[in-house]
Amino acid sequence: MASFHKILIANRGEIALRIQRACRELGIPTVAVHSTADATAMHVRLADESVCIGPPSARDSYLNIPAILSAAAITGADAIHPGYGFLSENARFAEMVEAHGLTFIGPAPAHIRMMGDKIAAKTAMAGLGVPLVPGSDGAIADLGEARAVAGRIGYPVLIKAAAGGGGRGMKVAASEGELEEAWRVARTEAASAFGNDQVYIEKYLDRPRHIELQVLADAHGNVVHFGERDCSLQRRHQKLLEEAGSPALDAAARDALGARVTSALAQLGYRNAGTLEFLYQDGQFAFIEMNTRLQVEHPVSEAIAGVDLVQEQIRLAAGEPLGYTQADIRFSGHAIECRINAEDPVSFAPTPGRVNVFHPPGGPGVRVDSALYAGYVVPPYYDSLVAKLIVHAPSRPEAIARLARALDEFVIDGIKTTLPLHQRIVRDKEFAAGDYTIHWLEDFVARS
Ligand code: MV4
Repeated sequence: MASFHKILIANRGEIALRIQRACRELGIPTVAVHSTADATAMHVRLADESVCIGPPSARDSYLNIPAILSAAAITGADAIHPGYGFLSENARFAEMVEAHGLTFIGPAPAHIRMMGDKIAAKTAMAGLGVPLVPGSDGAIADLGEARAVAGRIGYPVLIKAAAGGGGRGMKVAASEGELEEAWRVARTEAASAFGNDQVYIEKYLDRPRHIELQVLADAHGNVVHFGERDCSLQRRHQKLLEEAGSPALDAAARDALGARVTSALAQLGYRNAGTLEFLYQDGQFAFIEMNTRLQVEHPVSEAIAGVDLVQEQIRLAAGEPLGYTQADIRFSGHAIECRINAEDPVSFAPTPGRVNVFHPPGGPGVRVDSALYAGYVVPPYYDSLVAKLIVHAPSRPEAIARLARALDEFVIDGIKTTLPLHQRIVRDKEFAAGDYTIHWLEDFVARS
């Protein structure tokens, strides 16, 4: 069977550990890379080999392509896993990895590039039968066209940057009187933030859920999905809690969406892991973006489908066929993930510093993905995610009870974290009812 001799993991923190674990179970040695600020980090301590690639600033280390390629060359790695964030959706990086004779564990550079352009992504998906939000057919050329499109689909509308995504570069216009200002601001911000002033228009949905579908594709035309994740509980575009499946969907809705999406990706010739993001409102799905990487919240899909998505990514990148079909994938129970951030639970200001006590929960159906240890100093330079608590149980009520129990066991002492906020969410009646939209968490935080 085709496989790799050594994999370089171009990331840090919990996701670097997650990938190391997958590699170890596959019998593949790993190379860790790290900044000078991460010399004592867990992903370095547990790696087979490690290479320092630069100073603390991510720009000079985890985003430093020549340093990472050099680390791969001197250690003899034959593949690179980018994790999430950093270089994971950089098409140029994927191309350079391949140009150096290494395998990028992810999709083809052309597909990364296509999905990075939100207009190209929507155009491709629409042509393959995936439903979209009503909106402009591609980029808007001028204010006159913006007026015409908005008039046709009706206000309120949302102006989005083609190079945006994840909530960056969006402007709402509630009425025609607000359109000109929104148009100018959106274009100017897009040009300065992304170096691309292309924008498009969508009907603004006022109370959607954010539901995404996890897929895997091999290099032989086979595509399967691992069900949906409901990621509606977010604040300022930072997800805080994710569930699989969505409390809003039944098996028939999941199967119907999955069938459309897998057929579209097969026609596209997509490879490796991907996630399609949808807004879901009034029983309708509308595709908005596709992420061409492993996502933070992948463990909830692993739990309900009984799969190791990272091992699958590695196998698929080595050219192996999936080896199973959609009918072989069975969903069992319900899973919930809480993102534990080194942040003040009220102000959400980052709280780097020394962790004195780290006592993760255990017991049935509990998984903790974290690179923390007692005595570790959380550096101020990177993302504030320090642990993910994932629970799995036969039903959603049982998963919530398990989550409440596990959160009560969890001790992180020395730094403030979002644990207290999660403890309040899991005891909330509205959360228990599962009847929430993307606005629910901001309201909850404001009233609690
Ligand atoms: C929208 C929307 C309402 N209507 N598009 C924000 C992140 C980016 N991925 C897309 N986003 C949105 N697009 C239309 N036509 C509302 C959001 C949105 C959102 C989406 C998903 C999760 C959280 C969100 C928070 C605010 C706004």
